Amino acid sequence: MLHANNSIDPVENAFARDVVAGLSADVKTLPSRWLYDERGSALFEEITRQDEYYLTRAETSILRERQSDIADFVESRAILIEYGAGAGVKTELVLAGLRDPYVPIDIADAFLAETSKRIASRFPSLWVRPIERNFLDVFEVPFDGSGGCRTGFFPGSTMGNLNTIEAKTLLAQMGRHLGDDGRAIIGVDLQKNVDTLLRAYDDSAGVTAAFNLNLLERINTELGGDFRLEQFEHAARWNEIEKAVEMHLVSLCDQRVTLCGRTFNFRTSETIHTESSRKYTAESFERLARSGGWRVAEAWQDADGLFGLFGLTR
Ligand code: AVJ
Repeated sequence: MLHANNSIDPVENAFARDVVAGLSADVKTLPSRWLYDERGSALFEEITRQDEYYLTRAETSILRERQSDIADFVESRAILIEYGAGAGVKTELVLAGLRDPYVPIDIADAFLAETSKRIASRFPSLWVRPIERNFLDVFEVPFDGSGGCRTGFFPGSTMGNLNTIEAKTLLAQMGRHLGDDGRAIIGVDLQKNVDTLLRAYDDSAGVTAAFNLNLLERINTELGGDFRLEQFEHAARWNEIEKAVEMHLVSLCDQRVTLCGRTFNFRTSETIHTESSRKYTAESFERLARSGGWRVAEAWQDADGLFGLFGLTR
């Protein structure tokens, strides 16, 4: 809704609300989910093709090389519930071992429609039942009468973007959705030398930098902001306590920015923290899974031990 001063109302608009709150805090931060507008999603796709960003290739290679083990683990169950749709070929590799229906859950309806269409055309007899929700909200997955066991699929290291409380809450919700005999397959990035990790989030072609800076562009376009993009710089930093790679936007000078009728001051070197990507070990992931009511039954890795895919039971 537009105010008299032509700014977006932070009470009505969730993006405006998050931006105003995040930039008003002592330590400035913005939720990473706002990185994925149309341009952001396209830039992320491009990131997955950079040499330095090994995650997608490593996870896909596990799904290919261990396809029959994974099919054994899901035991031709019915109902694949995918948290955060849009995993593309990864989903197709798991779906090969499953029966109806496929239930992708995603907040972005465009993504969801595209995924549903693609899967439906690859698997013509598969029943696709998309749910347009933020998977962190509390909601039910309607029972559809097929009576089969359920499998959850949460690939892509998206789990890594959640803090401990969010991750536990989602695991507990997955437990409710999937039931006592449910199973889940979750992909997370593994801890490794910090140089490799940081390079993955600061590729030499500058695609990750463009992805991060696009958030400021988005604020300018959608919230009438006046960020000067050339006065901010992308940085990837390792947080040893959180075991996470963080993306930041670093202010290159003392400056002020106006949006939604408010002014925000930035000191030289002050940053906006835009994303954390947590990295796990087999042990730390196992602890997390337990805290959310799950047991690790299977652990698969790629040949280089970069990425982990975990098969969970209750
Ligand atoms: C899609 C959220 C898993 O954290 O590695 C890629 C997003 N951010 N480069 C990740 C991302 C910077 C990615 N996830």
